[in-house]
Amino acid sequence: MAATIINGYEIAAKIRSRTAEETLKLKEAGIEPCLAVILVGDNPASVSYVTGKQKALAEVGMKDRSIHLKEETTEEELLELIRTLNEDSTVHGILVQLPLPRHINGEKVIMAISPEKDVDGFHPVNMGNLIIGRKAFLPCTPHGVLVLLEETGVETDGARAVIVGRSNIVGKPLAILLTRKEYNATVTICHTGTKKLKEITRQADILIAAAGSPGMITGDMIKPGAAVIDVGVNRIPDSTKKSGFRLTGDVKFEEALEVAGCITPVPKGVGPMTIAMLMVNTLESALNFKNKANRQK
Ligand code: NAP
Ligand code: L37
Repeated sequence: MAATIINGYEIAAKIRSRTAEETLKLKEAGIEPCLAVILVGDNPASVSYVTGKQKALAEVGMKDRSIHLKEETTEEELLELIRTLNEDSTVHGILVQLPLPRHINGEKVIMAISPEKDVDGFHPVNMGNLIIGRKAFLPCTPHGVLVLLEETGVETDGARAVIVGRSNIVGKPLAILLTRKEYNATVTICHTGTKKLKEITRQADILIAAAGSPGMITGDMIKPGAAVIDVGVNRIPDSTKKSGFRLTGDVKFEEALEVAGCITPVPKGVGPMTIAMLMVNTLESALNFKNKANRQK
């Protein structure tokens, strides 16, 4: 039997709609949730993702303070902008879209964002809190994956999860979150140094592909009935498309469909969830600021 296709697009729309209701309440209480998305340069994929984030902000009724800087922007100019936004009490979230141009040190930039406004959850303070199980902004993509699993009714307790990819923005935080008691999965992280990858992925009840390597997960690497989450978003040149490319995941979708129990497609899988969770984090940040202001009264 073919796998169930997990509709990330629909689940993300539901989350945005709930966030819109909460945003309205907050606005009635006098606080307008506001996010500043900073994009440096014109990387086509980044432009597309940032546009998606801005569309979502408009849809949920939040204020959009996004800033598009030119490729030649210096590191100091970017740091100065972040300092200004840190000080601006009407801004609740700051997100710098990665990757940054080569002449800018991404780590330095992330460190400059106030942890209270770091809705991406990339600042070491948020990462550290995440690891020790304290309250923190959860990175949007891992958070989105967890919500997809929950919404699909995939049991994580006692499950064997295998994650292919160990990046700071996806694989690593997702592995930590899935090992939390509330999810209780047993997690294996794979990377380019992993030997006999297929033997490991075949043991996964939950297989998460976050490698950025188109179609690297083939049908024979999947345990029958497994939940397969494809985080990869890869642009493949395609002259039959108006855009000149098509999007594909890290999983050979047609092959996987025959083996998996459920699977996310690309597009309309994890991607829209990443953006929806960004709206959730921005709302949470605005609520935190409101609560803090009330305590100071
Ligand atoms: P990244 O920083 O490039 O990291 C990729 C990871 O995968 C690395 O740990 C790498 O191993 C590992 N890897 C690559 N090829 C492999 C292979 N053949 N076998 C085993 N491991 C392999 O990537 P990222 O930022 O996490 O992104 C991963 C993918 O997710 C990309 O396609 C990206 O576009 C996509 N993404 C999607 C969303 C979304 O919202 N859907 C969000 C973020 C990223 P090493 O560490 O050994 O190099
Ligand atoms: N939070 N996310 C955050 N910060 C960053 O610095 N790079 C980065 C990041 N990654 C990111 O934004 N990824 C991402 C990937 C895919 C989508 C959105 C965000 C997405 O919407 N994908 C759509 C297709 C979009 C398209 O047509 O290009 C999808 O359906 O998968």
